[in-house]
Amino acid sequence: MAENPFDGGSRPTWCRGCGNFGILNALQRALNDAGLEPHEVIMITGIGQSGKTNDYMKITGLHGLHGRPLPVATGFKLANPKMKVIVGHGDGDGYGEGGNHFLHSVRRNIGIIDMVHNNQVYALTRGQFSPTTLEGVATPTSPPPSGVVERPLNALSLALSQACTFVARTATHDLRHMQKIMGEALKHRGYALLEVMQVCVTFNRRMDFDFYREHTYDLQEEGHDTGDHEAALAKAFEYPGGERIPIGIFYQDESVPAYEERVEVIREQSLVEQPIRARPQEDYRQLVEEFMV
Ligand SMILES: Cc1ncc(C[n+]2csc(CCOP(=O)(O)OP(=O)(O)O)c2C)c(N)n1
Ligand code: SF4
Repeated sequence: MAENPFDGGSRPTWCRGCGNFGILNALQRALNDAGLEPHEVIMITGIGQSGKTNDYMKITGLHGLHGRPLPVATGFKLANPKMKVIVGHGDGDGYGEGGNHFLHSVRRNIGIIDMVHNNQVYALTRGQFSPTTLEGVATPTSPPPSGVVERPLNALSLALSQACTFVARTATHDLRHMQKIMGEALKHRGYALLEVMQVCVTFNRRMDFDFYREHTYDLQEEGHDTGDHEAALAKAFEYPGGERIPIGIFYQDESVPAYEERVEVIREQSLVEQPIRARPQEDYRQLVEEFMV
């Protein structure tokens, strides 16, 4: 098989059996399928096990601070809308620390693919409970007998309630499904929320590959209408809460322009294409005098 142009060639340091291997593989395949070249893609990651993904790829990559890859990615997209901008981060980074940025990215419909590796724990820092850990689960920060006493966040329904234009979920037990859904997200016009249910063999052993094989079902195989917002919300409310986990595209609307399409100065000429206009030295002198004296 021909080498994938997005393969960075280095060996990941994840635990053997970690779901992140599949995510990395599927993403490289989806980017290649989309006909993209490495110089056209930038991946901004958060801090965490998931945040290492761009280190293993041949693309432009950058780590934001924990919880902050979305604002960094927003800046990149506005500077150069021609780039394919992907965010990769964990559920802790994306829904916890960066929850505020998540809401505003949805609202803006900025053209970013937001991939949340949802392993339901803060893995890099050794398994503390995160906003998606289920009630009752014991972790180092939610000891038995009560375990987690908070309700888990339903990020997909939250995004849908704010008119998110692309909401999807996939899972690491199914490489082909991940590749397919990532490919659809890459084609989306605005902000795409792609939640990936990710196996963590070290800190969330109960939810292993067999668990996902048994509990997931494919929305597209069941004939779900991706243009039906109410049906999408009903599907999103099935998990967390129920025993069955829907995967696939919940909702998609390509009629809404992305944020960067609506800002006139960028639409006409992106910031990286605009000439750098140096101001005369005198302007700076006046500013210094005004503010510093
Ligand atoms: C501001 C800040 N708070 C906390 C940390 C410590 N920290 C680094 S990674 C991490 C957990 C990451 O968990 P998650 O985002 O779910 O990603 P995962 O490791 O599970 O992929 C934490 C709490 C940090 N680096 N910066
Ligand atoms: S701790 Fe979990 S998320 Fe981190 S590398 Fe190991 S299996 Fe993967």
